[in-house]
Amino acid sequence: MKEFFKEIPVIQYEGETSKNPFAFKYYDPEKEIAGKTMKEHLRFSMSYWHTMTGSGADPFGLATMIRSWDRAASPMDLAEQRVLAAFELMHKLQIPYFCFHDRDIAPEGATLSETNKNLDRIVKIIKTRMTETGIKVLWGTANLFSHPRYVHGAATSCNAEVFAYAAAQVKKALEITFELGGVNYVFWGGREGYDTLLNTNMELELDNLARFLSMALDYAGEIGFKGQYLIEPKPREPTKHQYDFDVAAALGFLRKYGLDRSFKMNIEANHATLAGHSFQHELYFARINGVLGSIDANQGDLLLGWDTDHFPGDIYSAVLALYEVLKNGGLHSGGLNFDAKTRRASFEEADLFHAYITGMDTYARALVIAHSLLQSGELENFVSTRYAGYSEGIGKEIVEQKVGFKELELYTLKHGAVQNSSGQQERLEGILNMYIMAGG
Ligand code: XUL
Ligand code: CO
Repeated sequence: MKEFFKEIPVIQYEGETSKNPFAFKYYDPEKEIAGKTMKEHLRFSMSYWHTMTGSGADPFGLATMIRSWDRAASPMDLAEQRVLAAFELMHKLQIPYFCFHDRDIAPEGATLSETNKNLDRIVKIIKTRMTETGIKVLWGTANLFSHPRYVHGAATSCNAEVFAYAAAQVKKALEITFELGGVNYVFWGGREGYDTLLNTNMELELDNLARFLSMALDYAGEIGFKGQYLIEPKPREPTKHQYDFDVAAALGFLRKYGLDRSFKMNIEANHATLAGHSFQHELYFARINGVLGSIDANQGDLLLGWDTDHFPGDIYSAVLALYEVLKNGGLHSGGLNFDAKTRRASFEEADLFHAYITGMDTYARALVIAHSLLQSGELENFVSTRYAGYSEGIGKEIVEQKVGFKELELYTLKHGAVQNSSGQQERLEGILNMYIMAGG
């Protein structure tokens, strides 16, 4: 079989003293932490779009990433070469899962049935490589945003024909995700939002989005898909306002239409920061609402206002993210999908390896640190002491709903002035730093 990354070996764990750029310093897949291996905790996944189809093109310049597999003779030949390159890359990086959009793996044809035939041909090849390598699908999804037909959105388009086309496309994407044994299916909003309210019937668009999701659940149920459905919130880009703005907005939407029990969230770090939240905030809010499903692990540049999809190297943010994941009892069927791309100037194929190694090492180290921090109970104990007033006396009566405003007025009249204690933010930041600097 053709080898695409000839110069690059299978990346092995060599420990933190290694200076080998093609080795893991912290990701030791079989190392046990809290009864599970690193591999089981982290469930790393390759994003097919950024890694296999990303070109480095931006609004100011052409593609910089000319890959060895780009020399293919036709779009279908290219799709086949990409599959081979993808599995070689995942094998060499010891990545156990991948995520894909329908249009990442096979090109659109002239008609829907031609497109679906293209998909069937490539899915067959993917399936063979999956069996040979043991690599699995974390999630599949449909690209309902690139083609010009989706100019006004898909499920929220003003054009019912577009709604129908999108439904047909998701039907097929569900079928192939099911066929490939995908353990989740993602709905990211794409162009489901608006650029101006002057031309928008928001009520109809939101009702239609709910109708679309219900139809998807019905059909997936019919074909026997048992995976987890995930909504991926994002506040803006490509539209000015995306309906799934953040976890809270997406959850409010699902609850209105009685869909909240069927979905969890796929939380992306850069989407959280675009929404004005920290990554930890989104994960925490999802966790306490029982909807922390999966993670798109990347990071933004806080000086830029768009979705830059950097590979995650920020240990601080990764530790706090995994702290939430550990408190969630793990990611369950979810995983850590690197929805991340190398910078336009990092155009060599070796850069893909450097990027994944950095991302995987960051999360591996973060796992050890987050586990130690949680085990120590230092933050947990502080927080429970801080709220201890709700476990006894008047606080307990508030929690147990035994008192109302009249009783609380009487209590206050009797007890007079209140006494507060410090929140000790700086001390706690110091504790967090201590764990990060000690490496766990
Ligand atoms: C876009 C984004 C998507 C989803 C899948 O910002 O994150 O790639 O992850 O459609
Ligand atoms: Co994403």
